[in-house]
Amino acid sequence: MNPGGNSMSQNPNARTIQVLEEMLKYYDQMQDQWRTLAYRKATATLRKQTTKITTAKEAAALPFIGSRLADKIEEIVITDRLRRLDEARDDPQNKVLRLFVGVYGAGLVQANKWIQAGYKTLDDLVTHAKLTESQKIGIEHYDNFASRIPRAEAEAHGDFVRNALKKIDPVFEVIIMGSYRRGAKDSGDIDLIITKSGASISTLRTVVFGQLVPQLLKAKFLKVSLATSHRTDDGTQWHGASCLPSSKTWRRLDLLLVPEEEMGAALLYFTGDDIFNRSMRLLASKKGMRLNQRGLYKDVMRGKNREKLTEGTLVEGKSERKIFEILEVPWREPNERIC
Ligand code: DCP
Ligand code: MG
Ligand code: MN
Repeated sequence: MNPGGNSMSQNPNARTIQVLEEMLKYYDQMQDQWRTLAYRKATATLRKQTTKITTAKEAAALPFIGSRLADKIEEIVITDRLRRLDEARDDPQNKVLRLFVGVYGAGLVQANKWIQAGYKTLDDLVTHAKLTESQKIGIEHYDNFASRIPRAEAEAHGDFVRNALKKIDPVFEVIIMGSYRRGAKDSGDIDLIITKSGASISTLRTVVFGQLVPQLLKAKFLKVSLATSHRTDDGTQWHGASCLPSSKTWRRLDLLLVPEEEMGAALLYFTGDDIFNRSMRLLASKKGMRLNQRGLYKDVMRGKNREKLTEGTLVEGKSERKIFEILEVPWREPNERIC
């Protein structure tokens, strides 16, 4: 979640934003999506201010800043710190929870179960807990997966996949997505779209799962395939780990297989960030449409609680720009898609 080239030092609220962002990072690590969203919106608001916000009253008058966040802003201005952040950092129970939540393949629910079982270290988990294959890999490569991936290294992983794919079929394309496409200086994982002009999803599947992945596993570039617990796997994604020949550091790698007619929607989805996606989907649903990684659909019948009753008809899938236009959202470059 790096906002990129913002010249923060010139912002009169730079210090407040800095402390709030640490709190945001903490909530993000704890997978507290609700508070993460609230803090993201609040820091975005503060970033837009041209004067220094010093009191809770001033802060509460701004959009997306409720009374409790406003109090915290005043506390930071007065004391140059935030008690809640210090507490969170020092609490040993929280430290264990953060450690466990960081295991690939383990969510907050699993992490809490491990804590309730009395486990305190990764060693405890290895020795005593019943782990899935993905969790075992997640623990073995805990430090690897927790470390940030510089842009140049993400490019090298992309090149490796692209070169292998070009040998199978030169028409294939590989695009680096996610935080990389948003211009972040480093990323948590490497997200790649694989596409080929004119190819159906079943052709893409055959080549990627039948040839590319087995070849790259054999070449020891891909290290392991990993199952995800929370994401729906419809056979268009691959999750795993990769490692450059010149390195020992395993990286998380995600592949998304995209037919040409879905490229626009896939580019939009896989660029994110996730909060931006959520707001675009919500906007679509308010306009009676539906947006997902395949396309934008209209004439979706919804029930009382906005649950969809029919799938609707495809309006646009191929062009990212057209999806913005139809939703009447001014175009935003990938590096501007941070809420
Ligand atoms: N995505 C989403 N909702 C999710 C997960 C992902 O909309 N629950 C979309 C938006 C993300 C993109 O997929 O930007 C890639 O997902 P990542 O989890 O890899 O996130 P990023 O690449 O944005 O960040 P990071 O650097 O942490 O990988
Ligand atoms: Mg990513
Ligand atoms: Mn990813």
